[in-house]
Amino acid sequence: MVLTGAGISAESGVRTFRDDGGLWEGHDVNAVATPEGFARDRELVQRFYDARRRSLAHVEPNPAHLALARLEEELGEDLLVVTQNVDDLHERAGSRRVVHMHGELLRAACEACGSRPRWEEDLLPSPPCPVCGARALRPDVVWFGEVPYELDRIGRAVSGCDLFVSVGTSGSVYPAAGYVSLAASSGAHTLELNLEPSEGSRFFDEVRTGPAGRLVPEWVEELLGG
Ligand code: BV8
Repeated sequence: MVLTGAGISAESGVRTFRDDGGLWEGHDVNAVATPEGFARDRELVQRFYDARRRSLAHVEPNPAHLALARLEEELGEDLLVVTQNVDDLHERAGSRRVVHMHGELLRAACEACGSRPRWEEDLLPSPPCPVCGARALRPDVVWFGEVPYELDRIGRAVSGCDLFVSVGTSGSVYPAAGYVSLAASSGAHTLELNLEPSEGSRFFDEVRTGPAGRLVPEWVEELLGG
């Protein structure tokens, strides 16, 4: 199982959250990434995610995304990529077995009928839901205080994997930050690939520091016995 965070998309030009110039520098997390913030100011939140959705058109997958897609070609069902990212760069690199535990920018969620239609346009001004017609669409991302997606499937992969690899995440947000310990306690070998040691580095058997665009292709080459 490979768990990815914002760091894997940094070299593609997608801003991370906590690094210098990160998203949380310019925006109050509680205002833009909580249901309470959305209730207080829907327009502010929609504008924040509309801008991030539009920026996807100006970024491309990098060698780290491409290396994981290649690994899936070799391992098939024996590989699962679980990402905290809401961008679509894993899929654009060719990965198919990807779980977006925190949602996707290219999906909307209807607060009236619960449908989650694919969505590539802005959500401002409030367009009607393509399923029920209600003007109740929100970004399909998991905000703080909300339950992440596919926790059961992820839980099975974490406790059933032989190798748990974390790429480009600060290990500061749960439940994702707790998966390394769960994997280790289930007997998996655990490896961190990150620009710098994360908050959870001490829980990993092995930590390699450097840019994902170099570390991930090197690791995949090694794993495939190149
Ligand atoms: C929940 C989507 C209940 C939105 C996101 C236990 C203890 C304490 C608190 C909690 C706890 N359990 C729950 C909480 C509360 C909270 C939480 O964890 N708070 C934190 C702040 C303490 N968690 C929640 O609210 C979660 N929900 O718990 O529900 C529940 C749970 C389970 C079962 C039942 C009920 C929901 C959290 C999801 C919030 N949404 N994103 C959006 O995108 O706008 S979180 C967001 O931040 C990301 O998705 C990610 O998950 C998280 C951290 O971001 P990273 O991806 O790691 O990015 P960051 O910038 O932090 O770090 C980048 C890293 O990359 C750095 O280490 C850097 O060195 C590295 N890097 C940079 N460049 C490169 C690189 N590495 C390699 N190469 C490079 N080039």
